[in-house]
Amino acid sequence: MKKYVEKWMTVCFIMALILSLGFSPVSAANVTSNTKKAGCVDVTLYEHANYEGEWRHYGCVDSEGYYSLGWWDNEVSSIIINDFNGAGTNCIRVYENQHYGGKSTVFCGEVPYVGDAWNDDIESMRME
Ligand SMILES: [Ca+2]
Ligand SMILES: [Ca+2]
Repeated sequence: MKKYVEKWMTVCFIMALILSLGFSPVSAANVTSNTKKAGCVDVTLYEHANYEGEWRHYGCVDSEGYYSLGWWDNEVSSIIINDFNGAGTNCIRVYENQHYGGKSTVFCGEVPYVGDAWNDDIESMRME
């Protein structure tokens, strides 16, 4: 009988070990880092087409991005995106609403005009 109990104790211990490894904070952190892309892009937003009017520079837009452009919401008409930080991309995804809401599209590199569908409509952005 004692041997039987010891066997069960061993099985329970191994099960607990497997479960604790499977749900450890380390594996959760790995999942998070897989969804967040490394690096960031250099973005300049312009009030008017052809890089005219007021402008605002964002030196490091990462994959978590900017949930709001603040005063710049619904103002942007042209964009320049550079891979100055070694991210391996020069693209951003922009959204029509704050907090990455509504429709979205991707712009890359030099964009002298965002187009009628997006002019004065962008409110949030993140690296693509
Ligand atoms: Ca504008
Ligand atoms: Ca908008």
